[in-house]
Amino acid sequence: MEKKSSNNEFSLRIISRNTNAPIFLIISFATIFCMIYVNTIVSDLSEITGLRRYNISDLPQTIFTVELRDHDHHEDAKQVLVTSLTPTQVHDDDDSEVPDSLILPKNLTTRDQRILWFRRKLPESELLNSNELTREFHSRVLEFLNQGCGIQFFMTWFSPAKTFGNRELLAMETLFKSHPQGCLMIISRTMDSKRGYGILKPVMDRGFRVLTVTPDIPFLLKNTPAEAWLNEMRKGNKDPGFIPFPQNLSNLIRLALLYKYGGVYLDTDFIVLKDFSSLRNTIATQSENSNTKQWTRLNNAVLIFDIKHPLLYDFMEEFALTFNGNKWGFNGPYLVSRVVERVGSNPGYNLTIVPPKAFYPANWIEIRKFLKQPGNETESAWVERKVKELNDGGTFAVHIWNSRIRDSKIEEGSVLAKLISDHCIICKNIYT
Ligand SMILES: *[C@@H]1O[C@H](CO)[C@@H](O)[C@H](O)[C@H]1NC(C)=O
Ligand SMILES: *[C@@H]1O[C@H](CO)[C@@H](O)[C@H](O)[C@H]1NC(C)=O
Ligand SMILES: *[C@@H]1O[C@H](CO)[C@@H](O)[C@H](O)[C@H]1NC(C)=O
Ligand SMILES: CC(=O)N[C@H]1CO[C@H](CO)[C@@H](O)[C@@H]1O
Ligand SMILES: CC(=O)N[C@H]1CO[C@H](CO)[C@@H](O)[C@@H]1O
Repeated sequence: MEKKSSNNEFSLRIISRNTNAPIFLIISFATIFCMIYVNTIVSDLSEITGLRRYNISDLPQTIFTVELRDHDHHEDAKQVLVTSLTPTQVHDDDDSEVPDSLILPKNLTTRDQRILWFRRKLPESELLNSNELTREFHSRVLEFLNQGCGIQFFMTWFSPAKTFGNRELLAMETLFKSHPQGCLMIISRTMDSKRGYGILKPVMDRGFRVLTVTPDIPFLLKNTPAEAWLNEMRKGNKDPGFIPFPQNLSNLIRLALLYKYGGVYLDTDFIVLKDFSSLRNTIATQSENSNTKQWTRLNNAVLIFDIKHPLLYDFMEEFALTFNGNKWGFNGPYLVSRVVERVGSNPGYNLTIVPPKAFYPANWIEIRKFLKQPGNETESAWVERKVKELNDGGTFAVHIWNSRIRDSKIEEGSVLAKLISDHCIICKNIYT
């Protein structure tokens, strides 16, 4: 029972509904952790992180305001915590789908219309603003990373939680199959919710370490070359372009995350086949000249960088200087290609550029073949060869270009189906 009640406390959403109450203190997760678990040893860390905010069954309609006067004396604080729980109103962001509101209406075609619309819309959107949840961002990340992660991964999710589907979940499973000691942070306001927790629970329940965390974007960009860019955006001085702004922000946020914390950024549409720990300061080639083997395009769907790596700084600088929300890919894959072409050979950067087979063994046209069930023996043999080649060769992960194949089924017996079956953990809904 001890454990149950402490988990209850864990699921509290620490939010003051009454902003006039000065006694309310924002306290770090680390502190709560100490207070609550001071006498309660719980070994399953994923359970702790998973239950940190939401326990669906326990807190159906209630949140609590926690009032603390002293969080240095753990025993006292624990008592305060236990005795001063005050049920208040629900703060339920289960279905927060705010990013949608920043998607430009189709009828706004000129630059001036877009700027005007964006200037009006941005303040209403929570995307760039600070609140109780965003202010906890850094301490939640540090607390999570403090567990001693084998390798730290970041993903971003700027779409509604309900669109985090089977393929994303399978991608996550393959990540953990190859990196059981890894820690994955899903940087997302929408997934940092009851609904998001519900989606990820099957993976968390198996002991894998996942944190969904609402980003503090101004904090992430602070003291980076993109800080001024963000301020211009917020003032409404810049054209957001017609490409969904939140998605394009992802191109920038991944850079800022790695700059601040180091680790691996991975898009949510990779099937991971192997451990990445041999890779350092690495960017992957998407396409190369077949004769010279020189890369022709790099991609930012996977980035592996040490903390404060100067190339990340260069990427952010380029983003801020050349942001163009009207050109697909301009701030993402094209950007990293442009910058690496310019400074990548700088000897101090120790940059490793891996060939296409490492992460992009198929382009977005070839990937369609990976979805298909073999129709005859020749095709079956091809599938077998391909799967073996990918599993045994120098492929770390397969980018499946999900935005291009979202509507196509992964057929039974196909290359992708076989790869996923080989590398999944829960393995539900592969053929969808
Ligand atoms: C675009 O459409 C919205 C309604 O969907 C309308 O309120 C707005 O005035 C339109 N703007 C322009 C510039 O046509
Ligand atoms: C590159 O490697 C050298 C030698 O190991 C090291 O001194 C230097 O700090 C590295 N540079 C970066 C940007 O990591
Ligand atoms: C197998 O199917 C493919 C595609 O339908 C076809 O091009 C190929 O000729 C077939 N091979 C055999 C041996 O039937
Ligand atoms: C402490 C506690 O009651 N935890 C529960 C949280 O919710 C899950 C189901 O969603 C239960 O399995 C846990 O026991
Ligand atoms: C201009 C730009 O970089 N656009 C990107 C916006 O985000 C989508 C989805 O991530 C990318 O495909 C575009 O390339």
